[in-house]
Amino acid sequence: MEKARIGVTGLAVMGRNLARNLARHGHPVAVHNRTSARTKALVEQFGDEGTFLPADTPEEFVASLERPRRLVVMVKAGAPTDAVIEEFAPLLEPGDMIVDGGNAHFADTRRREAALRERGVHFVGAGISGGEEGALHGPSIMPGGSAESYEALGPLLEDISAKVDGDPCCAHVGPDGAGHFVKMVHNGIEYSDMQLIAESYDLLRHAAGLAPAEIAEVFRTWNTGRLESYLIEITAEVLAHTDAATGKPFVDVVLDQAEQKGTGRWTVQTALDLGVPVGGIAEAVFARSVSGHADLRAASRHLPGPSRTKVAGSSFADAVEKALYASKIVAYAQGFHEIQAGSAEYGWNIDAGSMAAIWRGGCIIRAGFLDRIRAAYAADPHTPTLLTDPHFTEAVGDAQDAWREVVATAARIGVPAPGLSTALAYYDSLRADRLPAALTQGQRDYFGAHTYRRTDREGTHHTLWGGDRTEVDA
Ligand code: NBP
Repeated sequence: MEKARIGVTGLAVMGRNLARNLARHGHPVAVHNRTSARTKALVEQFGDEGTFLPADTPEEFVASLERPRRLVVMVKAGAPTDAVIEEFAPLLEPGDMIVDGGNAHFADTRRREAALRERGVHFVGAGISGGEEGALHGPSIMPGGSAESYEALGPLLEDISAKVDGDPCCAHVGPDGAGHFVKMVHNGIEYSDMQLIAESYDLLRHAAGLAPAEIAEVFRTWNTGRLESYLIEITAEVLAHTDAATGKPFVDVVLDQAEQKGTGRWTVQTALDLGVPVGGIAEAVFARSVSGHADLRAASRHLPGPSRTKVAGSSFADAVEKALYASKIVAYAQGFHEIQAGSAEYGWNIDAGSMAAIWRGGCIIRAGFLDRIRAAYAADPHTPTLLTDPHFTEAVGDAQDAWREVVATAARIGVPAPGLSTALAYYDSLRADRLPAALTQGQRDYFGAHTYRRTDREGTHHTLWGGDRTEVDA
């Protein structure tokens, strides 16, 4: 009986498309789903796309896989993933591999990897980005797990991933939870990117007085330049769309309350634990949160604001482009800082440049811009921040006057721009000779004897604030 090279269990939209992608690439694929109607539907609808080996039971499914077995789990993240692992692990043998392609938290992946390692089974937490279209036509894949498991899985995953200039958008990220960690940060950056675009739209609308269709044209133009990306492209499409029922711009009939599934929040929570400043991502998560507080917003609508004035002049759109580009650099700099901090904390040895390379295609943040990031890490793999890469330093330097003007305009006319503003504040914090953190340290020492270090000599010190204010060594 023909064996399958790989199997997919969990055949909702993602699993089904991933299985089809594998089959279309000539890999015989075993397919299984808790509710077997999905398995049947897949084979009935798409059976002619390749070799599918449908299985009704976990035992049948596992028996149809060649060894070492490669088993991809594409079920709802959380308890369902644990349930599926519990069900399948006893049927596996040492050397077999379970790949979790769902959006798991990296800490869960670490736990699952350690537990399965005890049984000799490789557990690979693989971040997969690109949504259902990506899963079918080529996603960006971020597999973690052991190097040994990547030897057996890598060629298959690279085969079905997106390609940019012939290079697969898939690379081994690092051990245990590294893949899901990088996918999490990818999503955090995606939040930030989307928020910056949304603020740019809002400013073009309310400060420059442009209509959505006109702004769509601005975004189309931007998409031919350095901002070229999937997100800018779809922004133009959404803004150009007219609601069929009302004839109004689509963006004007959509309820302005953004939702989230949690990976942005995880990125910020993890950054807080690691002590990494990711203000751009945090503001993006909070902006969605603010938008969703309908009662709070309704109660606050009468709060006084400035008398709104539009900013005349066609050059404003150019200024917004500069502010957006500079802020985007900051967003990615913050995200990559988090990846490097996570890598150091967990001993993953992640190649940051390679992550930029595999995000160039297949995923939601795909953009020509990522080639620049790859080049920056190629020039200096240990750069503390992308902002000091000569290309980015120059780009932000050139943009900064316009960036400041845009942020000032937003403040002046009362259009919220938390993403653009926090990015600028981060930039100015990094370039400051002295930060007011010195005063913060003084306050902490005053009220809590938390001590401080001095600029002019070693050691830890405390001032006797309640006494004669002499300084003592702590
Ligand atoms: P869903 O996240 O909607 O999950 C549905 C699948 O989980 C079905 O196959 C369902 O089986 C199965 N399942 C559940 Br729910 N509980 C189960 C259990 N206890 N035992 C066995 N199977 C169980 O599917 P999806 O949208 O295709 O996403 C799959 C994964 O990929 C998720 O982790 C998601 O976060 C991730 N992801 C999704 C996207 C996207 O764009 N949708 C993008 C990237 C990653 P049933 O048919 O029997 O109910």
